[in-house]
Amino acid sequence: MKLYNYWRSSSSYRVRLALHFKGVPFEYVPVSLLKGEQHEAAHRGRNPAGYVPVLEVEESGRVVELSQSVAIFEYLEERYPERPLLPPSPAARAQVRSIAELINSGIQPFHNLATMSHVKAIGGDEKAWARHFIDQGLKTLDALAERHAGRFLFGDTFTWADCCLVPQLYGARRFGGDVAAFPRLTRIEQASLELPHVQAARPEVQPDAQPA
Ligand SMILES: N[C@@H](CCC(=O)N[C@@H](CS)C(=O)NCC(=O)O)C(=O)O
Repeated sequence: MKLYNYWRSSSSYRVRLALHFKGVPFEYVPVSLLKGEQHEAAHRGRNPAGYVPVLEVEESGRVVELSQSVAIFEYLEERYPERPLLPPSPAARAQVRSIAELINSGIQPFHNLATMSHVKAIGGDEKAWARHFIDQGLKTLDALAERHAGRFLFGDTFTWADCCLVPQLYGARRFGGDVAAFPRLTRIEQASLELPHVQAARPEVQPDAQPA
């Protein structure tokens, strides 16, 4: 199994968290977003969208490329059910999926590189744009944490919600979001960072990480 990814990409970080949580070995293949390697033909061949992460897996002797972190979560959940990242009840599973989607489709796309570059290209203030959506999104996440959190974002076990929250807070800090205003969320982040699989997935310890 190969993970084409970038150390600072929050969607890549999500998938690393799921892989390390489940103890699935994988080869780390860096794709530098800084150098524009996501647009090269080799990477577009893996994912025509030109985004990371891409997980390359083998199924029935065939190599298959999977993109979109939440679709990859689904694949890993079905393929490696022994250490689940979703709760048992159908309603709770839907609630965890909903939190993951809030981050995946409601926050991260607004501070994605391609989005911010385009906002800048058409004369907008891309940093103010990103901060607006990050702060709105964190407010919603905080309200959900008030309802659902235990030790982690949904109850007392680590789930997809945490696989998305921890990278989202990392990304929010990069783009100037007011993370300190959400102590409920940073407490969950701290609890997550105590876990060995979270430490292993952190951007700073990846092979392509650059010094601050
Ligand atoms: N929803 C997708 C998002 C993928 C995505 O936005 N990837 C970003 C990095 S986090 C990317 O590759 N951006 C490259 C670019 O904008 O050029 C997922 O969950 O995998």
